[in-house]
Amino acid sequence: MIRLYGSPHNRGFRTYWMLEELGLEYEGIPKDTQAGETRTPEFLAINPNGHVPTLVDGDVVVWESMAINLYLAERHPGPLSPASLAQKADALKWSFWVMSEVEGHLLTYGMNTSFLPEAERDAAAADGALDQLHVALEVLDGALARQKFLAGDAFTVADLNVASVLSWTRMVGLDISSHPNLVRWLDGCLARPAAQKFLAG
Ligand SMILES: N[C@@H](CCC(=O)N[C@@H](CS)C(=O)NCC(=O)O)C(=O)O
Repeated sequence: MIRLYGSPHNRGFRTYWMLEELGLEYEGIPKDTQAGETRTPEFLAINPNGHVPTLVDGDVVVWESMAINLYLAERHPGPLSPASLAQKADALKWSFWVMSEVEGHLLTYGMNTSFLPEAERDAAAADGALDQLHVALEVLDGALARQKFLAGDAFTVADLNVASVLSWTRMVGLDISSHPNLVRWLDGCLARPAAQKFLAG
């Protein structure tokens, strides 16, 4: 059986959502990162970075949330899998894009507006991240003005990967209303029952 290390309440959400979409049987193994459970010799033997999520599927070990989902989409062909090489290129493109152009800025914004103690927050860093975020999100909004989904004409792993990172906009209270196509698409993605299983409540 597939084993997924990590909890659905951090970056693990992305991969739990994917497993639920695929209807796969899996064992979720939460790790208390604060208590050092991702730094034990046993866990480091599976993922030497000491990070979750980490997926073990028989002899195959995959870390990096986007890679886990792209692997699962290929391993279990179905509606979430890109249907052509061009669609696979789109799924890869948007997955790399969201990690390199968006995730870090969201984290910087969230840390410096909400998560750090007030005295440690850097308003300039938050403003800089916000500017970068709006530039990137305008690119996504433009794409979603022309197409309903990111790879092909239905919801796929490309949408799931990007929407799961953008779910942080809600967590950090980022106003994205100036990107209406993105808002419509993100609301639709996050309303899916497999995502709601972890987001609701
Ligand atoms: N780029 C990695 C980042 C993984 C990562 O940093 N995970 C955090 C949890 S959200 C973690 O494992 N933190 C605990 C630790 O580093 O010990 C991914 O997307 O999977």
